[in-house]
Amino acid sequence: MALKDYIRSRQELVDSYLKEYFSNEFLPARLYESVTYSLFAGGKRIRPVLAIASYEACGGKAEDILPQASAIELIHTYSLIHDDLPAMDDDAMRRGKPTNHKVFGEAIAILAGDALLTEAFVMFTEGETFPPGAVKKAIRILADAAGPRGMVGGQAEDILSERKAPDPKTVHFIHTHKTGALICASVKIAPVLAGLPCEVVDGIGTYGEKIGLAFQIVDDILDVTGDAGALGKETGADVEKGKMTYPAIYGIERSRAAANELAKEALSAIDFMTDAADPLRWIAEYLVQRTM
Ligand code: GRG
Repeated sequence: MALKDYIRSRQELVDSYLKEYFSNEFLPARLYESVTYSLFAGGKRIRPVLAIASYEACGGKAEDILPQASAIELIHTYSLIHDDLPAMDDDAMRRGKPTNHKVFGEAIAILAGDALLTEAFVMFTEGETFPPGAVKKAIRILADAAGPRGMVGGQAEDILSERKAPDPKTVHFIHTHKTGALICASVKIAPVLAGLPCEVVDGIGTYGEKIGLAFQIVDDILDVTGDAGALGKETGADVEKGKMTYPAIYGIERSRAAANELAKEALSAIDFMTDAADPLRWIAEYLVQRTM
């Protein structure tokens, strides 16, 4: 199956699962509108698709990991809603639409993010096909990646580093924590839930670290060279906000070379896996070539 068909079919599985899960309003109406506004705003579903691809590479069935994969999209969506708030990046557009707080106000946007983050862990416990203890281990991986040891820590450093002189160590920390950690967790939970040995978890974990960093480097590059229409948000925001980015330190060409090299390293890390890991291989290449 070609990459596009693979991604589309897995995105559809995630969308159906999320639509069904949110089909009854189990939260106050305005909060429900705010949560579903962002959750169904047209995100690429990269993280859940990665979790599914990783689980399939480990011999599992896509349907069995849908709650856990979709839970990661809830965490990702929360992070974008909070990131767009005036107190953080103060963005007006996301995925080609007004940001959550522009439509629902700051209080509801904050609560929508809180609701998505906490509900993610409720969703994560759905399903019953995993070996004993596997869900607990996977939750720990996900919570580490989303919390202060991962994305929250990276976001704090990102904000605290605005308008400071760019330095390679800090930008590496920001990128691996703010963006890389959740992407890495998306693939790493799969071998854990499949009950596979540490060597497989480590190999897939290394793949995840490499593509997670590459993803953010490409995001930095697109903020300079990308098309605002295709991206669904303004470009040039990083320079305007004095963000610490790869292009700010290394320039566009060296940043592109770094992303390509990381994709190669990601592929080597899963060399030992069979053809069932081909979608992971295609996605690594797609992530560095993407234009949106
Ligand atoms: C608020 C704790 C907290 C963290 C926010 C993710 C994040 C941390 C900030 C977002 C800033 C940003 C735009 C980072 C670039 C990488 C990134 C996460 C891009 C958006 O992810 P995509 O491209 O988005 O997967 P879609 O819209 O497709 O879901």
